[in-house]
This record gives sequence, C-alpha cells and structure tokens, in this order.
Amino acid sequence: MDQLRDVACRLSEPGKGILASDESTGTIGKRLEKAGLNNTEDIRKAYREQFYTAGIGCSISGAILYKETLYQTSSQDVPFVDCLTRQAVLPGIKVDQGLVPVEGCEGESSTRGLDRLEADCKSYRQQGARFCKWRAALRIGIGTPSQKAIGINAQQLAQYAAVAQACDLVPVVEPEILIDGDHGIHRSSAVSQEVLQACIAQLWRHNVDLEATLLKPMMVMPGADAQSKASPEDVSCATLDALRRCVPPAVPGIMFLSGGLSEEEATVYLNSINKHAIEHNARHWALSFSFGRALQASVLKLWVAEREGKASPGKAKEMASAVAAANAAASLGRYQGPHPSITSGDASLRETYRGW
Ligand code: 5MM
Repeated sequence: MDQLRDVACRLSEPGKGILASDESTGTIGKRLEKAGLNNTEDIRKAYREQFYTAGIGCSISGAILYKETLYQTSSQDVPFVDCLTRQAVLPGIKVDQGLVPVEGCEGESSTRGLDRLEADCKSYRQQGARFCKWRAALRIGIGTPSQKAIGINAQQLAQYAAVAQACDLVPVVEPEILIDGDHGIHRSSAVSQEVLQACIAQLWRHNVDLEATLLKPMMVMPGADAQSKASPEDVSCATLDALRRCVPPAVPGIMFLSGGLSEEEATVYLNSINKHAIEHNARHWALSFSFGRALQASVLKLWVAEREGKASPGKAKEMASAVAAANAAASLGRYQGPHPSITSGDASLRETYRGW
C-alpha cells in the first residue's frame, strides 16, 4: 500500500495535473470527425502522439490512456508508455466500459465493466499502467439524480476502487455531475455534496485506502442553461464548501474534470479555487486538474491546421505544452493569463461539446 500511496502523491504533486486522453473510440471519433478527420486507428494514434511527445512533464504528472493507446508506439517506434515515463509522466488507463441505463430511472446511467475489471487491471498493470480511472455520470434534472442512481454509482465506484488497489493501481474515482441543465449553483452544490458523501461512505465500506485514491469531480457551478451565471469566486466558494464538508483530507488530490467548460474557463475557475483555498487556509488536498477537452481543444485545431499546411509543424505540440502549463500555474493559484488557447472566448464551444 505504501507504493500505491506514493503513486497517488506523485500524481498530485504540487503544480502538476493529469491529462485525460482516455476517450473511447466513439467519443474521440466524434471529435475527430467534427474536425474533418476520419476515426481510424492511425489518426487516433498520430493525434495522441502530439501530447505524449510534447515535453509536458513539467506540468503533467499522469496521463490517462484508452486501452488501445496503452499498447501503441510513437512514429519513432517508442511505446507511448515509455514516451510518458521518460518525461516522468505516470501512465494511467480507463477501465470502465462506458455507461448503461439504470432500470426504472429514466435518463440515468450506471457504469459497466466490473465483471472483467480484475483481469483487465492485472494486464494493464503488467503493461506499465500505474493508475486507472472509472467514470460515473449523474444528471441534474427534475427528480434526478435519484437516490437509486446515486447509490448504485457510489457503490460501483467503490467496488472498482477496491479492485484497482488490489491490482496495484491507484484508482481515480470520477463521479461526474453533468453540466447539462438550467439548474442554479445552489442545486448543483446540494447534489454535489450528496454525491460526494455517498461516494466517500462507500469507499469506507469497501475498505478502500483513501490515501491511495484520487477524486475527479466536477467543479460546483450552475448548469449550462442556467439564467444566472456564476463568477469564478462563486464557483470556488461553492466547490470548496462542498469538498470541505464531504472529502476527508486523507485523499491526496482532487483532480477536477472540465466537463464542457471552455479551455479558458476551466483554467480560470481552477485558479480561483486555488487562490481561495490558499487565502482561507483550505488547501487540504492538492486541487488540480484531470482535464480532457480543456487540454485538447486548441491542440486538435492546430494539429488539423498543421496537416493542411496552414500551421507550421510543431505548433500543436507547443500548444499542448502551453495549455498544460497554464493549468499547472492555476493549480497553484498563480495563473495570470492571457490564456494560450485559440478557442478562448468561443461561445459556441460549450454547444459544440455538449453531450460528447
Ligand atoms: C467527463 O470526461 C472526462 C474528463 O474529460 P473532460 O475534462 O473533457 O470533461 C474524461 O476523462 C472522460 O471520462 C473520457 O474522455 C472518456 O469518456 P468516454 O465518454 O469516451 O468514456
């Protein structure tokens, strides 16, 4: 267990965060196709190579891969796992098998993959993975999330975490609360607290070592269609209140997902959370990122431009490293802007990403 705790500490090292590049083939396909690219294995591999060989080790502590990627090699024939470990980036792996409907709970989901989890974890560990991730998704709406969905998802997350630790992988526990909806920040806060409490209670019940576990929640904020928007200060207060009330300081790192925020919004909110936590002496955990879209959107645009001869070679990698560095600064409350992304201020981004 000491080694697992050490890995969890390394992942939550101050001033670093996690790159979530574990989109399933269907999800990455939607993003590639929107960018005008075919969803082939070669294209997925070439795109992901932009991140794994970008020299991101000073801002990124770990990268979550999809199973296909864990076994791929770069164009220089270096296994991606080695590309990462050479930069001191720990390789991680998505181990859930996606969402399925919950019987009797319309529009709600649980996550599948527990049946083959142990065997998968063992082979991923052998292949070099040091941590893993399981995502549950909960939706705020009329009557949702239901007690049943909260309960099932919390239990699955804890069962997963227990198996992962038994297989020598640090579990990242991701109870995502989707940004979709017109709810206000108070509703989001109440739901977040209920979900976090349920998850922590189940982790206890399943004897999961909290010191060797990372949490990947959504920041507390209004729904994307809410009438009144929240300021970064509102988001940081509500997020820290929820965490302080529900998550023991034994958990070394809270690695937020970006959940459909623009690249700039995600960085600004993360920075505000850290500034607020420092000012109020409330940094009980590392407060960092495990962003997918908010680390990738500009890189994808530039990579497409490179392929079309409209941007010079290497620009996509430069962007990967610059956006990671902006978020690394935000994880210390030291981000100052301007944001390096090329999607900043793009109001259509949220629409584009909704439901991806
Ligand atoms: C919610 O998505 C997770 C975090 O990414 P964002 O920062 O973009 O919200 C992400 O790790 C997600 O779990 C993976 O992309 C896998 O998603 P799918 O839907 O393909 O299983």
